[in-house]
Amino acid sequence: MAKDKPTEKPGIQPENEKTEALQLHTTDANGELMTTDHGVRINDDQNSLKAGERGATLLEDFILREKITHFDHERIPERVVHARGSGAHGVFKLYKSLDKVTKAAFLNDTETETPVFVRFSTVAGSKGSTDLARDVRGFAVKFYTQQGNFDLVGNNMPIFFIQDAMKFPDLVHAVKPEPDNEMPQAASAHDTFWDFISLMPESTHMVMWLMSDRAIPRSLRMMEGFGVHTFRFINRNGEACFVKFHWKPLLGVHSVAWDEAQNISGKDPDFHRRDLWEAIDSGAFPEWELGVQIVPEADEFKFEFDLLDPTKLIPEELVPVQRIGKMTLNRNPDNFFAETEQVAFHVGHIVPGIDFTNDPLMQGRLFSYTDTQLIRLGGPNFHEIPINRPVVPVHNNQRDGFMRQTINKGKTSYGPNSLGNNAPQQVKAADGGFTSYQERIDAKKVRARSKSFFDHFSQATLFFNSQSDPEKKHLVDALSFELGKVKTVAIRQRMVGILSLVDEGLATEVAFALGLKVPAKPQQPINHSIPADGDPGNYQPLKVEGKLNKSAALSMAGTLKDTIKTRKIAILAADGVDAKTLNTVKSAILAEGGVVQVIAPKLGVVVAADKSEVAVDESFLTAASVLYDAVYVPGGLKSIATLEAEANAIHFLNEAFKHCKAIAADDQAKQVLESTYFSKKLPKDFSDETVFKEGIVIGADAAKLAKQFIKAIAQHRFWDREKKRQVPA
Ligand code: HDD
Repeated sequence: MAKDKPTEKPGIQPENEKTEALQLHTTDANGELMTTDHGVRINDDQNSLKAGERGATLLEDFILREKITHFDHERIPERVVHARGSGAHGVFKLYKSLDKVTKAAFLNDTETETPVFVRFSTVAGSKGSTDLARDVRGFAVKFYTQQGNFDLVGNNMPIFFIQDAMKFPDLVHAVKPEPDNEMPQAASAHDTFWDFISLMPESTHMVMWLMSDRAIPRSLRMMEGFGVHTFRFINRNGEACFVKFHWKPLLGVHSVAWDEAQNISGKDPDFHRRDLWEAIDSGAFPEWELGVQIVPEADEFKFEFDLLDPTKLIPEELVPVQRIGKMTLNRNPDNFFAETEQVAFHVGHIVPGIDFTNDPLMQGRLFSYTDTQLIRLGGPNFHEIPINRPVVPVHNNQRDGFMRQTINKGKTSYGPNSLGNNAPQQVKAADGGFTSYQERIDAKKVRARSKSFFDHFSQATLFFNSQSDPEKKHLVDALSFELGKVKTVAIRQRMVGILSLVDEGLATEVAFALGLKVPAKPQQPINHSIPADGDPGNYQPLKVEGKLNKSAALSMAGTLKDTIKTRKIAILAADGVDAKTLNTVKSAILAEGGVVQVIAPKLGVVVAADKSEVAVDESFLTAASVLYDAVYVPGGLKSIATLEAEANAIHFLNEAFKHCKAIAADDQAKQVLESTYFSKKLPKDFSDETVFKEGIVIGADAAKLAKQFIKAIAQHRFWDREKKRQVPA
């Protein structure tokens, strides 16, 4: 793995070929005069034109009309799914050439830096919904390559709910707010979603991922990405192999607790968007390695599952992920609407060297993405919107349409032509012209599902088996929460039946929480995705015993835990704080790339015991422990006395404990911790070993404390604390 080192000086957001091209369309009003849209200088932008000071406004006021009309038309339809999103610019750099398997130039040349624009999103919620919804996260990357744009439109989960695009509108209708009352917003915890899921056994594997901690990431910068479908690579000789794409974050894969997620949704619904923006703004550029799993064409039928089935992953134990390059996000957009809102991704945007497979979900997507941009962005010229333009020239005979920007010269807009030198010319494959992979097809035209898609449970079980104990508990809790919100008991009962086919213990625990019983003999669910004339027997889901019992890569427990870079640490302080211990710990955290904020009873400064002033970042009114990764209470008798009597400070600590975060206190400040609910659970000793296990450190030597605290923060969470649910925060 590549060494995790900063690319640029903090605060500097580098340009690339694409961001430079965007400059042509970027404007800055700083120091400029105000004009109408047509360039006429405006003398009064405060008052409309009236018939007398107290008279009616005149229709001739073109300045007012223009301003109001533009305002009235500011909104465009939000994306039907993935409406809520955050974007960033960056670059992709290849580690090693893949020229043996693909002729895609950006995957051949290790010298090229390919500009990218990435948009992360939630799926179900509206544009203004909370970032912390339990949901799949979209992970869409547009590579502006020298052969045109390649879009990898993936998610943070490696599989999908359904096998055929035909079911996508049903899935989305089921998860979106219910149509009679438009509730609930950005949540799958309601009857229509689970009604659909309980009748669609093929969704079981994906639902396990959705109920796991992957659905509540700590940060967009700390989640994996997946291309989901099996794609094809094609090399210069026209030979093909199969490929799955992965993104591996260099900060590790981390989540928050569900109770915390719900609180964050209230305290800061922009939590992920802000986190991404601030990290890039401060120069802590998020990085992912691009990984590929390559399967030779000859091995297409070697697996227990079908490579074309998007509800299946290829376990990394069977086909290792090769890390082939790194993406660094190093520039925030200048304008949310122009860039993040108007960017148009499409699974069908591929370049020579990459091709599709017959995955029926992928095939349907190939239609949907252009179609949706036509309504969302208003016509066929959305490729001319600056963020969507490739960095290479565009020439063809497509013409006109709403909002056409390009001024095509000449008489001809057809080919062949003799009046315009037969331009633009077609390109030979050897010169980079795209040719489709010549897959052999000899089949009847049928509406059907391949039997090789019918095992709906073995990978759901593999996923469950691969989870650590805390992750399994979170799954039980999430399912109990979601199904607990379902009003129709029959739906809950059906889901318990489905879960019993994944894992008997899981079903039993969820059933207990729901006050239900697991059916004595697990019933094979009916596959409702059958044609009207189909024989249900032919469509029966299969329970296949998978050969692999566990796959370490499916759990987040073994993720990278060696850095506190960009973690947010709260220091609780009041007047009289010991500035020396505070500053020692603060400096040590900053030196490791952490972010520190001082939280006090009021804004301004706290006057330390030595009369120095410490700037306050947030007051207890505006801060909340759910917005931080760890908390430290420095010494100073007066400060400690104030904090001990400050209910918000105690609540802050209780919550941090409940959410399994690292907590540190100066020896003097121990009494503040003793006022918390977890005072009885404070460890007896503070050896490295205990700190590493329990995540709590108390000590008089600030330098030593800082070292241990940093090690604890890097662990991210101490989930074992959840075994004793005794903190009422
Ligand atoms: Fe999709 C958006 C990812 C299946 C139809 N999808 C969209 C976005 C992502 C994905 C990340 C947001 C792009 C952005 O930020 O602008 N979608 C996926 C993945 C899928 C998937 C990983 C399964 C493997 N999608 C899927 C199917 C269909 C669609 C089966 C339709 C048949 N998706 C759309 C869409 C959207 C979209 C309606 C809404 C906005 C947009 O395209 O631009 O066309």
